[in-house]
Amino acid sequence: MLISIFKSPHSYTGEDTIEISCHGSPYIQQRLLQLFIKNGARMAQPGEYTMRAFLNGKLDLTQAEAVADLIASNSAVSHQVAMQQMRGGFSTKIKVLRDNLIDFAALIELELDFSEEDVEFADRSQLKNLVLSIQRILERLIESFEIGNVIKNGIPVAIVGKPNAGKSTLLNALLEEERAIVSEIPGTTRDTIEDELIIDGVMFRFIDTAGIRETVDVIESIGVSKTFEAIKYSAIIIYLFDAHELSRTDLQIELDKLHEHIGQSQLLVLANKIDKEDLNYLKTEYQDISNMLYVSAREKQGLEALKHKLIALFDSRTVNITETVVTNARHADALRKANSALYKVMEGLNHQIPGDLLAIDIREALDAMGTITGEINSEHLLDSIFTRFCIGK
Ligand SMILES: Nc1nc2c(ncn2[C@@H]2O[C@H](COP(=O)(O)OP(=O)(O)OP(=O)(O)O)[C@@H](O)[C@H]2O)c(=O)[nH]1
Ligand SMILES: [Mg+2]
Repeated sequence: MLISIFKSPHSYTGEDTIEISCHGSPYIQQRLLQLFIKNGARMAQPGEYTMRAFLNGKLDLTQAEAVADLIASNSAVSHQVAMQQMRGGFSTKIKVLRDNLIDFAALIELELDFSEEDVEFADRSQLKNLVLSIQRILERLIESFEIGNVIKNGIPVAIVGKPNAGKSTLLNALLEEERAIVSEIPGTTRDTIEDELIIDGVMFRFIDTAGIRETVDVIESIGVSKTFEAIKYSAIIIYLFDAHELSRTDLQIELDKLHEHIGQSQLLVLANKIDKEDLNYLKTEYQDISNMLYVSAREKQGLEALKHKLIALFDSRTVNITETVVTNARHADALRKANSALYKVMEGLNHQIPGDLLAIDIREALDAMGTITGEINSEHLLDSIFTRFCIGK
């Protein structure tokens, strides 16, 4: 047994700490734990170490949250984003903006003390400029959450098409497991089936869907409406069709119908079952369709090209990961609140409202920004953050 001693403040929590390294046997570990508990020690709460580190000023709140993200990260990119947050870039940015705003808030509050004399310490046009530049940065951060969220939870990719096109076969081929039922009966898949796959360090979440067709079957039609929902929330849509069955004209009709639903998402068109067709013939037939790929889901042909294409689409959509990316829903929420408070400040400035009213809106923005780094915290907030940790962290 080896005992390492960390003297305050040079430990993870900032307190005096000892760490015991012992034999890996669970039995010995249990005996040691029991011995300590009998002598007055207690088990740590989930996240207690990191919470103490935060309370002792070793980490700010975003850094502490990044610890949880780091433990949970399952792809190279989400690891990279969590590491970056832990280094504190994001919170430094927010702190600087907030400090600038605090200076103005102080000046405006000072005016209130001299309200009889009608003086203006805080230069309104300077304040306007500051609010505008803070808003620009906040908006960029809020936008980054869209991609941040996707990095954390996987980029949603819906596989859609007519019944029997081979969507479930494609899902299985990509995952390399028999995840979804495949059969020659049209209408086999009736519910959406999701699974994750990491390609080149990026996590994708593939969603196999019920084949799109008019149907009187109640359950199948619920499945089809779920398909349209999946189309709505996916960043990438794979339209898969049976190259042996669907004519060029019918494909165009299907694609035109689909375009009404896909909005901002990227569309990839996949000709499937190329094992039954002449590839050169297909390539001339479909040469004018953009983002077109040729695969055989069953024979596992063309899957590497598909993976490359997915990574390429991800790269073109995303920012450089070295930029700050917000991945945490709580932060995104606080940023939105701060931003809308700043809109009110801006409106107030445009209508030349009195300083005391302006001060209220500025305070609201400051509070929202403060909750991100933990300068403003409530017990409730801390509890909800740290209980999501695992014990011992
Ligand atoms: N020859 C050939 N057959 C394929 C290929 N991919 C799928 N199939 C066959 O096509 C049939 C339908 O496949 P599924 O994967 O169930 O099709 P689906 O699009 O999920 O169909 P629904 O769930 O009914 O909407 C099965 O018999 C598959 O074996 C392929 O690349 N080549
Ligand atoms: Mg299916």
